[in-house]
Amino acid sequence: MKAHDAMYIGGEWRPASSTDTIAVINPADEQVIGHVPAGTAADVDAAVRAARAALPGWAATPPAERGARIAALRDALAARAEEIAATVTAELGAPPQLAAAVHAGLPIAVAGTYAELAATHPFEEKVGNSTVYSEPVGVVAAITPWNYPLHQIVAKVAPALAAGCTIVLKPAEDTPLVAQLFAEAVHEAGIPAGVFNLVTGLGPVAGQALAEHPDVDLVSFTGSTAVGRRIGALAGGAVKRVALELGGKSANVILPSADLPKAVAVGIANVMSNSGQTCSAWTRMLIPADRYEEAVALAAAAVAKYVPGERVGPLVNAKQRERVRGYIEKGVEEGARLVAGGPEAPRETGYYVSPTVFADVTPEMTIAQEEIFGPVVSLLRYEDEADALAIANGTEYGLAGAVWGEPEEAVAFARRMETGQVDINGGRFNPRAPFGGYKQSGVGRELGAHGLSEYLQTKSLQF
Ligand code: TXE
Repeated sequence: MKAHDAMYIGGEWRPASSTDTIAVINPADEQVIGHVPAGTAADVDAAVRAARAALPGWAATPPAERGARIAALRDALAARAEEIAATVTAELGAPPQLAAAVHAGLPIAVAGTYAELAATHPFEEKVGNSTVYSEPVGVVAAITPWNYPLHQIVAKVAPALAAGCTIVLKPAEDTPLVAQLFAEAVHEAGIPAGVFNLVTGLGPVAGQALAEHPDVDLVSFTGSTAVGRRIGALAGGAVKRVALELGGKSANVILPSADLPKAVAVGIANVMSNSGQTCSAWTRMLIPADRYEEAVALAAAAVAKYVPGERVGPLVNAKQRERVRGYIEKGVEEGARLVAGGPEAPRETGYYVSPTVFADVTPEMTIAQEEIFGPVVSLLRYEDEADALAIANGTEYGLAGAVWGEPEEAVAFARRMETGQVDINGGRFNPRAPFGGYKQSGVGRELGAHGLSEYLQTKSLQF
């Protein structure tokens, strides 16, 4: 794998301030595949200064021209699609098909939506005797996780560019290589020097320095709730804007009128995808009590198709594997019934976890409350709709979910769920639909016009 031993700052690859590096490891075979510089507060400061210097020029660039640059970025990413997929397979362990379709395909699609939105968004509107201008918030700090490494970057950088903001990105330390590829694409797209800057480094060092930097106007963070709370507190204290996309514990609600075999099969596939490392994963399946054992049998049969090393990749690192195994042990200890998988490693090498299904899970169990972030599904039974709603809404999270059943009933149920996005009878991913959380799942929305508005502030002139 190609790795730059430099930071992309001010439109060029600059040597880092320190010689410390971070090893990038392939989680499928535990081999080191490259090294990237471990950025320091000095690198962060240089990047923020470059972004600040580029801000007036980029903010004054006509939105249609910004859109044209984003379209060029989308094309530069599309030209690298195979390299992107191979890089995500190497540093995250994603199976090749998933890497091509989702890890490369999705961010290219999202970049395309912002090329369009930049050109069509009403940045200037008449409201009675006023003209309301949407102006860029300013310098954006983007701190991203490793689970969908390029998508998480594009979901922040593309709307920020469309809005006229300039950016400093600190990607996750586990997956920095695809971030470097992204910087190459930005350069090739002719986005002016300093508009986008990349600092690789550790969260508590480079990430913290960026979140605390006084000359950053907005911090957009996706990651753990624990770090998100800290970043939110810092931003609040400094009176700066913040967007937080945090954990989830989404419910997959199967109503009595649902097609049960389909709902169970798609529900299992949803959690197994990306080895369960998806914040919106439907990790709690809610099943009517009188069809419970039927659903358990269907789930056990469905999960058998997900073979580690084939359709299911490893987890990103040893720490995540141990965390997920710990949750599986906790599920057993608290009395849930294992119907598939368990804490034993399915392969000798690589950070694999067995696809796991638990039955007899009750709503207060740890595995039904906390985000596991692995291929683990909990099957819960409910008595009636009120019970299902109480269970669905009974966690601190509210990021996503699913409802299966007669369409009108399903929509009525979804409207009462405390969550930001619900798929009805399987749904279909829409890169323009807002994505983000209720409750402890976060603040703000990503994607589409809602995602763009996070990076804008308004000014009104009265006449
Ligand atoms: O997250 P971290 P981790 C959840 C998921 C997972 C858990 C832990 O439950 O099991 O979080 O994952 C940067 N100041 N999600 O430990 O540490 C870090 O470098 C500033 C949900 O990997 O939050 C990385 O770039 N930045 C999730 C980013 O934060 C800091 C995706 C995320 O890492 C920092 C990932 C600090 N003090 C994990 N400390 C989702 N919502 O999709 C770390 N970082």
